Amino acid sequence: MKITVPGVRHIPTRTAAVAALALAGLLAAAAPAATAAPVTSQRPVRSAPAPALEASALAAPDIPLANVKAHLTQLSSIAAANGGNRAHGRAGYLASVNYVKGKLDAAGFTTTVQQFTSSGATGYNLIADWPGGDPNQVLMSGAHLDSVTSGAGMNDNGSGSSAVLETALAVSRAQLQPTKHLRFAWWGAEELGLIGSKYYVNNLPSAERSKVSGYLNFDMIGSPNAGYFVYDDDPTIEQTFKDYYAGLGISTEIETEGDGRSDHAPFKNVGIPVGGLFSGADYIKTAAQAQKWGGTSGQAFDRCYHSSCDSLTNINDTALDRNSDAVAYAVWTLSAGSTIPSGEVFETLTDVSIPDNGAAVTSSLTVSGRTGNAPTALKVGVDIKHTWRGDLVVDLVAPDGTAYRLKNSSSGDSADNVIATYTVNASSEVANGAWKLRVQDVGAQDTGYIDSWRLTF
Ligand code: DTR
Ligand code: CA
Ligand code: ZN
Ligand code: ZN
Repeated sequence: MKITVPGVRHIPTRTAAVAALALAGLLAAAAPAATAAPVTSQRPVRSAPAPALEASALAAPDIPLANVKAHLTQLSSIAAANGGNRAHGRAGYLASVNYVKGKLDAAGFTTTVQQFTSSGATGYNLIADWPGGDPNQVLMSGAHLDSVTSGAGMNDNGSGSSAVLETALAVSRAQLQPTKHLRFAWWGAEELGLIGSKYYVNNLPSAERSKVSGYLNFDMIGSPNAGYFVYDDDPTIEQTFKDYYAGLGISTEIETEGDGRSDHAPFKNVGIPVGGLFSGADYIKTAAQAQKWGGTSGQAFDRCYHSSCDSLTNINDTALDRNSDAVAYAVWTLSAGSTIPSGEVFETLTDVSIPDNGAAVTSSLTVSGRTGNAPTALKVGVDIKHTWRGDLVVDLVAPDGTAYRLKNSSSGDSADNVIATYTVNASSEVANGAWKLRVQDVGAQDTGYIDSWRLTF
């Protein structure tokens, strides 16, 4: 039954809409496509709860290469601003951690920075958990974030770090609710001997280790003279990657030089199923490989391996794009993802301008027809168009006036727009009532407006 609720736009429940897409694309022969509620672009009605999708019915998204390269560009700038590298114990590494962490925090992940010491310097692992999923079945994906001291480490391993980051952000954009719990990791001090990942595994209690159903590793996945190698460790994981590439008509090879040479090794050593992708380092591409993959035979897959020329130009976009999409395919497939069983979505599209360096403004959203309190994982989707988003402080204000900080100002964040989904434990708040998004611009110059925001119960 449709109820007219002033100020609230009807959302054709994401699940139903996606179900229609997925079923039409994947399961049309098996079942009539679900009919998504019509998009009533302006008529304000409240959406009704929709059935959750079967996990495997959802296709993994395409990972936009441009987004992955934007992360690489940021990492390159960080190296340039910090002595030319992002190595363990150097400022460039910690700056890399902070960049990745900022993106994940804004996207609703629960992040943890794990410190360790190696070669007299402090190292950092960044762990990001996506709320939800079976805590007893944890699917991990990871990449080492450190470079060698001689260069920026764009292929080794900005490529893997950026692909894993963008896949995590795609999970957030999709509001994925996999059967398994998703955990992502960016390792420190891999170049010193897998130090960060070893530290993580060694300090993971055995009861926690047994919950890790698999670890996917991505170290060098954009090599300029690319090969397409799949780790031959866990057969299910291996087959998942091979299936993906078969879909592209690309024949892969088993990664033979890698045992023990990257961050999957500590996981494998304690019996956790592992897998991953690799596009090649200093080994030489054969004529047969060049025949099937393109590129240049008689040359290394990555001539700039561990060299100062491992810069932004040392990336093969096609390989990086394919491998990034393969990361997402494996995460979606191996975690049996599904969209959030969208209860009800309340959204307002009313623009509210934000005065430059001035008083806070609010955008109000009336929730009604619900019973009891809001959930422990209330999703707050925010779309604020604003240059230099570091000026902005953003709060969710419950009907009783309780404020929940969603985003702090950060003078260094010069990127545009705040388009993110935050997860708030609002279980102490009555659901019905006037919720507000409060935004204040606390920095001079740069202006913008609240474009839209939504609450998903
Ligand atoms: N040790 C990795 C590069 C590397 C070399 N061979 C493999 C095989 C599989 C994964 C990674 C690698 C590094 O220098 O970071
Ligand atoms: Ca892509
Ligand atoms: Zn390396
Ligand atoms: Zn590496």
